[in-house]
Amino acid sequence: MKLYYAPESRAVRVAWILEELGLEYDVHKFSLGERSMREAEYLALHPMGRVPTLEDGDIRLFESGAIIQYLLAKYGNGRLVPPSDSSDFASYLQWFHYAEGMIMPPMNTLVVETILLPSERRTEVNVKRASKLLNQTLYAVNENLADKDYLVGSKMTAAEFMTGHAVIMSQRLGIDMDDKPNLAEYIKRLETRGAFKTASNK
Ligand SMILES: N[C@@H](CCC(=O)N[C@@H](CS)C(=O)NCC(=O)O)C(=O)O
Repeated sequence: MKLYYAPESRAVRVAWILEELGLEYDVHKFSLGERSMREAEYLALHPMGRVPTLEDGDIRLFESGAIIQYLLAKYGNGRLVPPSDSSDFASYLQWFHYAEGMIMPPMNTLVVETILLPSERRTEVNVKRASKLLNQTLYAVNENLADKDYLVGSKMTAAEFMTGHAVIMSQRLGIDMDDKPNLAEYIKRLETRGAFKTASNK
């Protein structure tokens, strides 16, 4: 397998599950914003020139959530997913999709407005609105973690690769976790996993 990867990106989600499942893979490493991500050779693999992309034999796949679901279905042997007839399954799906559906849209705006745009094109009102919304999405995760160590219960699931990673990225972007103590603990729990550390340092 080959993973198109950049540090501090959603590609870490895929490296993380590959590490947790103990799968072998090669890495093509980009830096975010690198010009070759938008050149024809890579655009043939990912039409938006983004990461992650995974190649597995003849299969080529982009979208971090789809890649994770593919890896679970093909190589997971039931690991990291609650059984579909268990009461946890619905909650698992919800928190798996919450990352791209709710957390990442305001985070994307914040990245654009505080990092990518030149200062004269940044808009304070957009920053305020995106920060408020991002915080709201995170309060909901904080609340959910009031009585458990992981999003769905006492055991880690693949929802951590998505929403757990999005929570970690929020903190790295400067979102204050003092008013979200369950998230602060959760982040430590995830960041100390060997598989997460290896995935983050490709
Ligand atoms: N929904 C996509 C988002 C992919 C995406 O936007 N990746 C970002 C990194 S986190 C990227 O490649 N940005 C580089 C760029 O826009 O040039 C996924 O989950 O895979």
